[in-house]
Amino acid sequence: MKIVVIQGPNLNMLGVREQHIYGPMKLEDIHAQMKNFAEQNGVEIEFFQSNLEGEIVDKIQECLGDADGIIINPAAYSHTSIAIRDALSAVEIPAIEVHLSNIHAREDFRKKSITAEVSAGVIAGMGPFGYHLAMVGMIQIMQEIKAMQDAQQEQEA
Ligand code: CA2
Repeated sequence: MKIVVIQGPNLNMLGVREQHIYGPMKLEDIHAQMKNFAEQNGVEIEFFQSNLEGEIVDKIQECLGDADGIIINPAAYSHTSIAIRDALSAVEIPAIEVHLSNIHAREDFRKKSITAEVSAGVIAGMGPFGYHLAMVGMIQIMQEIKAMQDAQQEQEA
């Protein structure tokens, strides 16, 4: 089972600027923790960050036939990108959207996520721990899907 983690624009600046909003942890520290947890659970994991909308769309498309789950923080594109939403919808791979901050407690323009509408679940406001929660949720979802597929195969045999 494989999870692809996709990080959107400016998240490469985590721990470098605006620590009062997003905290002191760097993106690579968050990824190191996720990698540890993935290894403990026998799950393959890949990380990708881009500041470019088209590159994020390409990465989501590349997940087809490669990933069983997507954990994504589309960052500001959550509020604007129909292209990322369409890509997530098209690949039909379960996705969990993570926001470090509680987008519902911030400016009005952050309160709506159009990408969250096509995600299996959303975690917001839990800081870096949100990525851990997303992994727990995604492992559960992937196991449920695998159990369903195994049962179906057994019925067909
Ligand atoms: O809370 C989140 O995770 C967000 O996705 C973060 C985005 C923001 O546009 C969303 O509304 C909510 C911004 C990511 C920018 O991250 C920075 C980190 C450090 C310094 C500057 C930006």
